[in-house]
Parts: sequence; C-alpha cells; structure tokens
Amino acid sequence: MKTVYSPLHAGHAGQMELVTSAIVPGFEKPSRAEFIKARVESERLGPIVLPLEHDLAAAKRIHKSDYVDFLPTVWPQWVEAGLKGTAMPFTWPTRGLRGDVPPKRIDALLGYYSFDAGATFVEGTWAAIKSSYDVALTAAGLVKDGDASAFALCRPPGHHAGAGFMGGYCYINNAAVAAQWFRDQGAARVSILDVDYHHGNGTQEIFYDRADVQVLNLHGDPLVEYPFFLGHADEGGAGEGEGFNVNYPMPFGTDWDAWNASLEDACAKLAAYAPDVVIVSLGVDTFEKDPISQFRLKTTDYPKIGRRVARLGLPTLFVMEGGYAVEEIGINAVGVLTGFEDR
Ligand code: FKS
Ligand code: ZN
Repeated sequence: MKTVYSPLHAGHAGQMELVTSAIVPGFEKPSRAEFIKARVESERLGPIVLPLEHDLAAAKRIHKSDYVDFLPTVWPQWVEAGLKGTAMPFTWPTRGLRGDVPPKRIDALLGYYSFDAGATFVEGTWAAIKSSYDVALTAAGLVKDGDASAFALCRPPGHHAGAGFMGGYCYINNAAVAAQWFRDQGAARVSILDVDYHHGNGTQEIFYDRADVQVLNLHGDPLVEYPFFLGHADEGGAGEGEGFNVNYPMPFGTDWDAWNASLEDACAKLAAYAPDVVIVSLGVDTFEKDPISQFRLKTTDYPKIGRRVARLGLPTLFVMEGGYAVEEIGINAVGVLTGFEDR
C-alpha cells in the first residue's frame, strides 16, 4: 500500500507538556513520524508520496468554521502579544462559566477552543496541522480511486479534536475529516475503528447523533485513563445515531487475549453495518512498553490486528494517531500494515 507523508510535520517540535507533577518535553515529537517512515521504507511497504494541498472546506464539514479559522492565527497572535515559548491554555470554561463568549486574549482563546493543555503551538504547528490534514485527504483519495488500502502517516494526530475544540495533541480530526469526505464522495456508510489506547472522544462527539458513520472505540477505561470525561460503555449514540457508537473501555494491564475479544466484537458489529469503507484510527500506544499507557500488547500482536481488519474485505484507510515508544513505533505501526497485506 502507499503511504502519504509530509516533512512539514517536523516543524511541530520542541513543545513542553504538562504531566501530573511536572513540565516535560512533549511525548508527541517529530521522531515518531520519522521512525514510522523509516520502517515503511525498510519493510518496503510501498511508495511514499507527498500530500496534495487541500483547502479547508473538508475540515469545515465536521469542525466549526470559527474553530478552523482560529488555528492558523494562534502562533501569530501569541507572538503579537509578546509571548514566547510554547503556546498553551491555562483556563477553561467548565461548568458554571460562560462557554459561549470568546475572549479577546490569545491565552484565553486557547482555553475557549480546547479541553486540556495538551494541544500546544510553536511556530511550525499550523503548517504541521495543515499537512496532516492534507495527508489524510490525499490518502483517502487513493482509496476512493481504487487502492485497496492506504496509510495516512498523520502527525499531529486527530482523534481527540471535536467539532469546536482541540486537546490531547490533536487539532483537526483527520479520521473524521476523511470519513465525512468519503460520505460527500458518495459512500453510503463509513466505519471508524479506533484502536488507539486513548478514547477518541472527538470522533465520538462529531458523529454521535449520526447513523451514516459508525464509530467503534477500543481504549483504556476513562474512569482511570485520559481523556477521562468520555468513552464509557453506555455511550451508544443519540437520536438517529443510537446504536452506531460503540465503546470498549478496558482495564489497565489488558493483554492481547482480552483486547482481541473486544476487537472481535467490534469487527462483528462493523461487518454487520456493511460500510463502503473502513477508517482505522491507528494508535500503537497499546504497546506494553509505551511510556504513557497501561495495556500490554506485544510487537507480535500488531500484525494480527492488520490481518483481522483485512478479513473484513473492505477498502481501508489507516490514519496514524498515537504511540510514544518511539524506538518501536515503526515496527508496531507498520506491523499492522504488513499484517493487513498478509506478509
Ligand atoms: C500522560 C497524560 C496523558 C495526554 C495523552 C494524549 C494521548 C493522545 C493520543 C493521540 F492519538 F491523539 F495521539 N496526556 N501522563 O495518543 O490519543
Ligand atoms: Zn493515544
């Protein structure tokens, strides 16, 4: 399969990240994408192609227009305000505060448009966000034009970004953009299978009341794992979307056997839905050695994921999400893809 990759991701670099008790260098760093690209090459997965440029219309089909328009202005506004370092929010409109009046200061606006401090900006961030979006749409185009599968090597990731907010390293929801784009190109139904360790709260929110995009999510139990405030088993969709959102929260320490039982159930529901195309939100932070996650998948498990998805027999777009054990991220992510190709 072809991989779509942009070197512009690399400008999103050097951010600082708040963790529970410290400020540390960001886990979501450029070497992640470089290790994956190197493994695509050494495994000869297929050609690596650059993305085509797209305007932001496809983003605005699922994101709020004012939110999309805000993103390119963040760094220029931060600099204009005389600020330096890493742009990040510190105040959020939670319960009891007004979430409907955008403030006029960039530090406050960042809080208005986010749910945590995890979506930070440096000078090259917008160009990276835009390139990641272009990567997803270009790879979607390959599948629409007849490729059996394609790999969107997106960075930054997307699945925590909702219609009007960023967070958790995510800005534009690449998988959700691709799903809507397939619908707009004539697909009747699209399934998103999110195998990242963290719940894809943004993807869930965007499609929660819709029957035309099925969302299946395997992840750490939000009672004890980020993003904490969405991803429970009783979230099944609303209105017309009832039954088309399925969550599989799992405990710390989940290994392949237990994880695979969820995957099997998800694949059965996916097959019954009979979509025209499958989008896999591909995170490999389920890995036993991942520094911020608590599942126990092994390197040998990742090809099995790909094989199972291939058995669905459907056009498949893989969209890169998380994974922070950088030394092994390429082996594990590309393992899914070579497994899909059954080699
Ligand atoms: C670490 C606290 C958790 C945020 C984790 C974000 C995970 C992002 C991701 C994505 F796919 F979006 F990249 N901090 N001590 O892996 O879900
Ligand atoms: Zn994750």
